Amino acid sequence: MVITSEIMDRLVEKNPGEAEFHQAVHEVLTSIEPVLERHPKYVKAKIVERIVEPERQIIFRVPWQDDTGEVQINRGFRVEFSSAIGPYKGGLRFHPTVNLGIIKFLGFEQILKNALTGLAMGGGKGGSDFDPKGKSDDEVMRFCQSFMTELVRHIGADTDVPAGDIGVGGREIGFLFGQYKRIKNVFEGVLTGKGLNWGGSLVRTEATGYGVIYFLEEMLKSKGETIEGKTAVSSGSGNASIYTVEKCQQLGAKVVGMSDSNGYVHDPEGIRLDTVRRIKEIERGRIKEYVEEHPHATYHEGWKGIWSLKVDIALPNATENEIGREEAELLVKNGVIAVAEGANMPSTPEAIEVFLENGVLFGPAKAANAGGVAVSGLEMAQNSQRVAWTFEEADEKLKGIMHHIYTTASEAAEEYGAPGNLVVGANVGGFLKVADAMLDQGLV
Ligand code: NDP
Ligand code: 2IT
Repeated sequence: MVITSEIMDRLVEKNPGEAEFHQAVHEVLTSIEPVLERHPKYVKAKIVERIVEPERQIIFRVPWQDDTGEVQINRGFRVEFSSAIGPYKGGLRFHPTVNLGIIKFLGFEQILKNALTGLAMGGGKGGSDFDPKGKSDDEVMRFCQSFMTELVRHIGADTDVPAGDIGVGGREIGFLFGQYKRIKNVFEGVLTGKGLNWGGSLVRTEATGYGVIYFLEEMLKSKGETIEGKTAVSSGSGNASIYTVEKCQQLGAKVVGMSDSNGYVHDPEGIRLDTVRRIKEIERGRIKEYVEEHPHATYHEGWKGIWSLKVDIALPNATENEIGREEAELLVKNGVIAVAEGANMPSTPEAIEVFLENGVLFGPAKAANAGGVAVSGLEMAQNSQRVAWTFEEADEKLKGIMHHIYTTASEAAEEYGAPGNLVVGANVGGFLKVADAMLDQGLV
């Protein structure tokens, strides 16, 4: 379609060097072409041109001192992408690979993901090239305090509500919240993923992973299948991966592999999650330590090797572009039947093509991993009402939201001529909701 390819060309020209942002936008533009053809009102109002331009981008210096007293400088980001359907909402990523293009890809995905949840949340993302790995708790605290000293002026419970992502978990959210409160003198739900004794929601820690599996259940159900008795692998060994594996095991699957950025563990008897949790959540160690305790398991250097394991279900839960064409072809050759993405954009466009061409059930990130931000939305709701729901209440709501997302995506795919293609369905379903809100609100 001429319009979308012109928009894409302009975007690449205006935002050079932001490969991941280009990739995320390209997929969405390709998916929504039939929507634009059927509804010229979106073209006339230049909804697409507007939605790919962040409402606001903030880049700032984050100076802090390490334990030796040496001054360190990092770069901080917050991209407030869209407030069409609610306050900006999305995580913070602390990882040395963070740059503006990465934050924009994540922020752009977040707009449509958040819309799919059915909750009132706009899209945003932030972070820093700070590497928490190997830092002491004190160093992480000083960094977080400096980061928040700038961020504080841009966020608020009804303006912009950050949360965690890679490298940002409960510890970091605590330090960030403490500094926000100290500067603003307001105790409000400005961050999600808070501690349970100071405004956090039950199920938020588990939400991304559990949501991935609830979504996977929906996909399998459409083919008369269940999770029970299947084999699976889950890449990464952080928040998304751990709780994906926990729910997968609860539902009767055998998970035979997990990884980190150095390598992967293969445990043919099934991963012992208590060991992984101790290593990763308490000791902040490496996945290779797993085999010291379980000598029947094997450790292999190199994180991509995990996709060579023969399994029914693949659960990418580490990072973007971790499954390329080669890995996808290997998974298909080994008989994979379903892929549900917990990480953001973990499959390259070529890998997605391989899955779809081979009839693999494919749950794209912005649908399959929306459980995390969905329970963040529930945390915001509880904070506003000053109430706390039980684990069962929050979990039931999460299940309901994942069912709603699956239904929205599969119906949109059907309606726009791509039955079964949840990539198209998720993009169209999310886009329509945001686009209609933008039309209602005039030229903003
Ligand atoms: P964590 O920091 O808890 O864990 C990240 C895991 O992924 C670690 O095992 C890490 O290994 C691995 N990893 C990170 N970067 C790379 C890399 N470049 N190559 C290989 N492995 C890597 O983060 P999360 O579990 O929260 O995030 C994982 C994914 O899930 C991300 O894509 C994130 O955007 C997505 N996500 C997270 C949500 C949340 O609520 N937390 C919600 C929705 C999506 P190592 O320790 O070696 O770095
Ligand atoms: O990618 C994501 O959806 C997240 N990191 C969670 C964002 C949130 O605001 O809970």
